[in-house]
Amino acid sequence: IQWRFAIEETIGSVQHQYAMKFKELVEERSNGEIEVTIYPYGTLGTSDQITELVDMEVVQFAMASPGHLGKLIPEVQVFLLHFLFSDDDEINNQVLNKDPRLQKTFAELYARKRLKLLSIFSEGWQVWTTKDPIHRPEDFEGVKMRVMTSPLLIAAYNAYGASPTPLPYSEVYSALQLNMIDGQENPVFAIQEMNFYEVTDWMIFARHAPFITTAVTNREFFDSLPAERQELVTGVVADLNDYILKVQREFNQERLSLIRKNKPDLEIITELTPEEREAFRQASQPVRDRFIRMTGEDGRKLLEELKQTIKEYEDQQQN
Ligand code: 6CS
Repeated sequence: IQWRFAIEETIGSVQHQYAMKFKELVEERSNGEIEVTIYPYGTLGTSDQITELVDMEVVQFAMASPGHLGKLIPEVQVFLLHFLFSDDDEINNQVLNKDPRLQKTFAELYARKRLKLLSIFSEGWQVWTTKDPIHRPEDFEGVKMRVMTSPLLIAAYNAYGASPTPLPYSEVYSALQLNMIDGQENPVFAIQEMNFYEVTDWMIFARHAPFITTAVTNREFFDSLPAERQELVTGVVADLNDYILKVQREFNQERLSLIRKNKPDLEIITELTPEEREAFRQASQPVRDRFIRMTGEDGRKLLEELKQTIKEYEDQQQN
């Protein structure tokens, strides 16, 4: 039996590491009866096209990031809101992976689109790379920021006064090079492997949002599997949750050193002052209303629920 797994990132990425571990565990636990083939970004098309391929069951498994999936499932855009998550990515990991309420809410939303949600996880903090320094929202004035293709991201950067430009991942490098855009955001490992730092001069860690992704499978395919195969899949993805947190931390740390080494004159703002972050936090608040307008009463409840859950886990941590 052949299973196909498409990822939205290239070889050497966090998603690739996830898919490789998935392959290893599935092949091992099926005693070699199942063989998993991985399709890295570039072999099958953009994120949107990859999600369509899951729908058509051309591939059975894929990564579907809310940054692009928001066009299909508006509610996942809650994961794109700025200054919503904890500063502690361990807490965020628990909220995303271990909270049954959140899992259930999203499982239903995905199921309506014939997808089965397998896992939600962070690939690390979004980091801005730009041609000029950014310290406060005003610095974004007129800056053409590339964003992923979900509508909420346009609202998120409009709120700072930027000119957001949605583009697929594959077009970011050349758009920066040709000055069609002035900046972009991605986790460090992605900035390194896509070489975005080569065509920007500043790197700014605002810790405004984690980059969150989801692993999905075709629902009909999954439902048609015998119970033990379904358990095989859910068992493997459950085991991957802690693994991937470790991987993303390592990758983001190592690649930052590599970037520094490859481009010593890159200016890096490793952290904004509390006052600077506060100005962004405040400017980002109206975007929550936009999210609610896009998703209605269900979206409002979802946002409240997520805020509440993050708070609960943060309180637990302190006690
Ligand atoms: O910026 C993007 O579009 C992409 N970034 C990452 C880190 N993964 C997939 C996503 O499509």
